[in-house]
Amino acid sequence: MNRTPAVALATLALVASGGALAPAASADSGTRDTLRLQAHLDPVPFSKVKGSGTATVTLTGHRATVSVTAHGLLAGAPHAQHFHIAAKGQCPPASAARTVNGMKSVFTTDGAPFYGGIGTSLTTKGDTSPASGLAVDRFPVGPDVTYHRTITVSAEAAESLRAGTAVVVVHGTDVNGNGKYDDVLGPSDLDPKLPAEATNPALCGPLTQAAKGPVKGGLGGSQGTDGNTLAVAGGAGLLAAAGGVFLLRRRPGRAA
Ligand SMILES: [Cu+2]
Repeated sequence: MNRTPAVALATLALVASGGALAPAASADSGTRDTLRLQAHLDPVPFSKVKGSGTATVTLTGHRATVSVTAHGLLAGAPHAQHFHIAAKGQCPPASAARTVNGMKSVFTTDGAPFYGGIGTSLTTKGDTSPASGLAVDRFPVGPDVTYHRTITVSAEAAESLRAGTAVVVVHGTDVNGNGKYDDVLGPSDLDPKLPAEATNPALCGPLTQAAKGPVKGGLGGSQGTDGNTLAVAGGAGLLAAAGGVFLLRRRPGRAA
């Protein structure tokens, strides 16, 4: 009997679907499988951050349960945190830094060729899109971060997480060690109304696929937060500057 090319192709397809195709070749199963990612967060060069952190992500479809723990950040100050996506999946090296006022520093956009732009804002409540990237009244307050939340990520973010190019970045530095965000590095490259110290990257870690098996804290995700809600002086949604110094106060975060 002669096999027609069509039959041969069908046979090949059957064999392939039962075998070990690369995940990218099967779009549907590739997006429905649960993926577990983890990152170790290290200080960005010249950030003067002494701390470190970890992050875990459990992704099913577009649902992501995210945990971030970190320490050694500026106390009493908000720390924006994001998934940066769709670039090299790397943290910036020292060579990415610029020099401002005689000091080297990696600004957020200096790291973009390595970790990409903001894909997901890891806020404590509400919107998680890139539009909330600087919604600092909805980010954890230092010195420690204990963050746990289940969110829906964009198609672009999910794709980057699966491709291994997503990076967790926690922002907010105090390079002159005076206990507050000030203008020592000039204005932020993200928003000139903010000081660069408030938005420059502090901790960074590429998300890589975790080993198979149970993931601590990865299941049964709730909408929990670190319990901190930051109230910015003046009540504005973003950092309010007064004489170059950020006046931040806490108030109980149980409004709703
Ligand atoms: Cu970021």
